[in-house]
Amino acid sequence: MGTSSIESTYLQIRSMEVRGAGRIARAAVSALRDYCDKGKFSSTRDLYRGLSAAGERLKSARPTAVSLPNAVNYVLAAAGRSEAKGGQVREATKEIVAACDGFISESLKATKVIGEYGAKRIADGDVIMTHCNSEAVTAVIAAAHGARKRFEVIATETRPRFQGRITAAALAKLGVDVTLIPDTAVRVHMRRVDMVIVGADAITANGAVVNKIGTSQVALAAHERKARFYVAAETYKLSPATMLGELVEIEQRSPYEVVPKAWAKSNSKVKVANPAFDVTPPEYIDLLITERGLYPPQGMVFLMKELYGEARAPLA
Ligand code: RUB
Repeated sequence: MGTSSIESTYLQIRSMEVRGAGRIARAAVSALRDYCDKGKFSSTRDLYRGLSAAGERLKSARPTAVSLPNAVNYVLAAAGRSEAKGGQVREATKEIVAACDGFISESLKATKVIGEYGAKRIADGDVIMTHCNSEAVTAVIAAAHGARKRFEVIATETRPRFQGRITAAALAKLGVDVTLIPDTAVRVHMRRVDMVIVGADAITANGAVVNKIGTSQVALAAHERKARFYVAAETYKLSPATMLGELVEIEQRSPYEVVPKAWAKSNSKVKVANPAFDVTPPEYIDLLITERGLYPPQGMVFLMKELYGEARAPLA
């Protein structure tokens, strides 16, 4: 039972049935919780080893969202502490399950707090542009709407997977005035935009943000028009490994998300590239809205050191 939940979660993340950095992190933790709760382990060492292998499998589902390894490492750190105590498996299981529940509830709380902080930055009459679909961004817009602010949202459709439709549909359902545009129309619409707000899959030590492909083009257009550019992200999207020189891997997805198979077959000399994420440099970012407060990109390295230490396991 436990292993099957790891495998099905792996497949859900890989196929993007579960997507978005926050959801991916919670799904992984929830699968590890089940694995731990329902598995049979002979010792705390055996439990740790099992969780570690399950964690590696989950981490390999998608490479870019750092929330995934951070979430897995959080659970492993809890398992490591239980193992070090040398107690019974039953006791260790209880502790690890509690840590998993804690991660999931803190994650949901963090998104809500980001919504409240970010909403303060939205004023009546603002035109806001967003790209892709981010729970953290939706939380900001929903909180501003809940505070009865009157503003307009422009959502890019976000090719090739059209996550912008999810954003537009969700905002319209809340009663927000939202317009869906093709990605190619970003610069045309930027004329009217006061602020852009996007989510993040990873934030690096120099304050750069890795997010859905096209984000950096939106940032460039915002920079040209002097529209504010905000990133809403929970701190488990910080990548402490980037303090040690590590690069964030950009996921390359199937060409058939870009063109139909039949077209690819009849145009076999055409190469199709489908990178899923890009990097927005810190100079295009005004502020990052986290559950710990609002920071300029230059503050990210200090926040990373405060939360993760120099070389500690993330969130441990
Ligand atoms: C989703 C995406 C989102 C971030 C943040 O990409 O780029 O902006 O993951 O989302 P994909 P959230 O659809 O490829 O997973 O704020 O929900 O964590």
